[in-house]
Amino acid sequence: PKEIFLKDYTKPDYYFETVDLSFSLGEEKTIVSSLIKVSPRVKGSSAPLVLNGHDLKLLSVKVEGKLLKEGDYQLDSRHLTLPSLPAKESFVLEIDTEIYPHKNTSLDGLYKSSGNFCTQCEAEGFRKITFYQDRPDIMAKYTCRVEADKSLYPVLLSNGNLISQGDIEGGRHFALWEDPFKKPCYLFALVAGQLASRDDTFTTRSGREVSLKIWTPAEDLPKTAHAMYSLKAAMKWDEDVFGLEYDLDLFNIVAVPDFNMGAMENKSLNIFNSKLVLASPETATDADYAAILGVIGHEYFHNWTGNRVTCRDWFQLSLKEGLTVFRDQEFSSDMGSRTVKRIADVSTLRIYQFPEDAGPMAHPVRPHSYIKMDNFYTGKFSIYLRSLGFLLSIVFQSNVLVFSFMKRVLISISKDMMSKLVTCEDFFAAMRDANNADFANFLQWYSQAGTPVVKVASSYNAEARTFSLKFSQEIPPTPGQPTKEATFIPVTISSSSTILRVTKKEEEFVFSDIAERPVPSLFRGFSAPVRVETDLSDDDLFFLLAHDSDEFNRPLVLNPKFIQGLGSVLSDSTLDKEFIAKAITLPGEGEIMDMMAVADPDAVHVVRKFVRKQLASELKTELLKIVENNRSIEAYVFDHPNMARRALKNTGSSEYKSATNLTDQFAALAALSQNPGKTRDDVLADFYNKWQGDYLVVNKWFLLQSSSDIPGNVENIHALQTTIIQVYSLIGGFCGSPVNFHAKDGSGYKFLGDIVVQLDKINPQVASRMLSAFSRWKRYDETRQALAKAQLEMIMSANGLSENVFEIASKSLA
Ligand code: BAL
Ligand code: ZN
Repeated sequence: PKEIFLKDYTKPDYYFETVDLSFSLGEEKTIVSSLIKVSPRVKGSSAPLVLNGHDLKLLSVKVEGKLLKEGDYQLDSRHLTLPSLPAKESFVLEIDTEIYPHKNTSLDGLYKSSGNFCTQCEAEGFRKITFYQDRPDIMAKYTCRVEADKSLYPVLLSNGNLISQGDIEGGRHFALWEDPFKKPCYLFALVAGQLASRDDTFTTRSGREVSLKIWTPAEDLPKTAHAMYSLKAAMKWDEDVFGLEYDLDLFNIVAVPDFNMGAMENKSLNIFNSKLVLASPETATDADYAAILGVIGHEYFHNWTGNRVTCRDWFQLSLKEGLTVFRDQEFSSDMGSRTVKRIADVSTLRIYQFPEDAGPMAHPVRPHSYIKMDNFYTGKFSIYLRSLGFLLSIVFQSNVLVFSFMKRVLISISKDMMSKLVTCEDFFAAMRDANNADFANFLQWYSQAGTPVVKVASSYNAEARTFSLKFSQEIPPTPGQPTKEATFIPVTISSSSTILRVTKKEEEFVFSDIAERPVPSLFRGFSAPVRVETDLSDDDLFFLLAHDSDEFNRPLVLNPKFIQGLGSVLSDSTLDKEFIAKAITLPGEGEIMDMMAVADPDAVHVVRKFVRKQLASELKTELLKIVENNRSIEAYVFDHPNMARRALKNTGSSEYKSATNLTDQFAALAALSQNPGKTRDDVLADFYNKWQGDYLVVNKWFLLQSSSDIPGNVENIHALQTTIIQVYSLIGGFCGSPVNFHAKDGSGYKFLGDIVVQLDKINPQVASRMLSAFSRWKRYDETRQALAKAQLEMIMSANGLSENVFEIASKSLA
């Protein structure tokens, strides 16, 4: 497999101006014809044109209408190379290929899901559709003609506007679509199938009436109301907050059961994993409703940040993803609780990002190289962007101003750079110039991997009435980067609204005229993505738990006073109920293990269980009261007060039978599924019997069981193995439950090793994502290390390994 380096980036030798695609969809094969207007970057260029192509059967190539013979081009398993081309300002290239979507289980390119055709082209799936320069800096205007059997595929969709449609002979029909905006091929989409739509409209603030359609199988339409609500809310929010309006007359969302990612932002034709579209009170939890809101928003927001303003190359991925995640986090915060959203986002960072940063796949926000881009989809950049917001508040001394300022800058970036190819430097230059800000060494975050460890020592001098904070920062070595430079870390503190700019390896800040020793609340709101080690005592921390006005910074420590403190948090009616629920929920085992020098899954499991039990018994009276006061009485409503009430009630309840919505019922089921015995077996069977016809609910049922801590769970999982759709729930859930995955007999590791090898033959992207559970094997004790290493070696020795799995396995072993 070939490694691709950022330093090797060169502009393409040829640009594509227009691309006219034609698909003749069939059961056995699909014919794809493309007609491309090509222009050399340099006039009279004699450079060869190298096209990417994977799993394609080439039927014909024509240049300026002339059929090329074998020998006029070179073809290998990944490329079609045209060595001699007309020395003209532009010429026409026509290519016909044959592909087999029904056999495409990689869900990358054109494939079939539940009988319907659909596409996924990011990052490099378009090369599985036709020969093309499959890279983001090839921006072209597309038309797409789709032709298929009319009774099997009554709905034919692609990007942009519908230009014409009609019947053709043999019971077939066609639709011709035209996208007026230039786009890279990763945003191309096509859908054909038996689908019905929920229709609505949105009028933009400048008066454009946009037709909105959410497509699913007809029987699922009632479950799309929340998705439509989310879409309209996102469209309104982007206008109100960022001043960005939708730029076409039609916006389509299609929900499909088989999808590698959560969703995809194809221009005007977003394709979603059904679980992020379909919801009803009986079949989806509050967490599902919230995820749908956030992801519908995310994909919609990409229309500007990603689609109109496009990354130059895949190394700049964090630019479009980070900016868009930042925007969806802001959207969800505005729609719900800002603090709770922030705690949840940081928790995600700690669970996924910090471990990745400390493992073999550690990479800076902008990676230096990749083998398969699919392995680099992480949400890292948004957190850095937020730190930048904190930095900007140096100028403005107020977060509110900062966010409104950032919005203004982002609007100007969107307008200035629209339909342009952008790098991270362009983005920072725009932010800096608009702001006159000094970002000092902030860009180190973009080139250095690893999570900085910041140590803080405080001292108070009563005589001099001074208080000092000494910071030291250390970024651990990561693969290929043994030593690191200091980076720019904004530190928010309580004693004043100041933000300290820590830019050196060691730095001291002295505050004068301080009457008594303060207890500083540092990194309020998580102002930088770092690990913090302070010299605060337990008493100091307890003081903060009780008094810190920054809810984010109220820490969890086990201390006799802690139970008492939580008791008062539980009964504090002035606090947001969702925040209380978060505050009394212990961090997950993975998050705790990440803080240990040698991760010990058994110890973490035992201690966490003990603390939970102790809290439950000591706080029984308060918890029972909470359950009584927060029961669901009225019909399910998804809004913040109701969601917060349910979240709080479910921290203390286990009422499976009386539940009137899935949020309550699932919370009870989750608790029951941790206790082996007849009650567990009965409720699981009851739940399955009721929902066996709904694969999304059945998925949850799988997840509950696969993530259960019950002893020897690997045996149960073996018995449960089913279809590819359930793989995420089944394997992902199992590997996310440390006590069984890391079982000391190696049974969990063997299970994953075997499944990765099998899965890689079917779907490399999913296989490599599952394999990532092994990537931190060096964090465990020697016995576990040896067992995990043996599995990684077994995987490396498998025949026909995909590039996706090769990259993760080989880097893990290095
Ligand atoms: N671009 C891939 C899916 C997403 O992040 O929106
Ligand atoms: Zn995205």
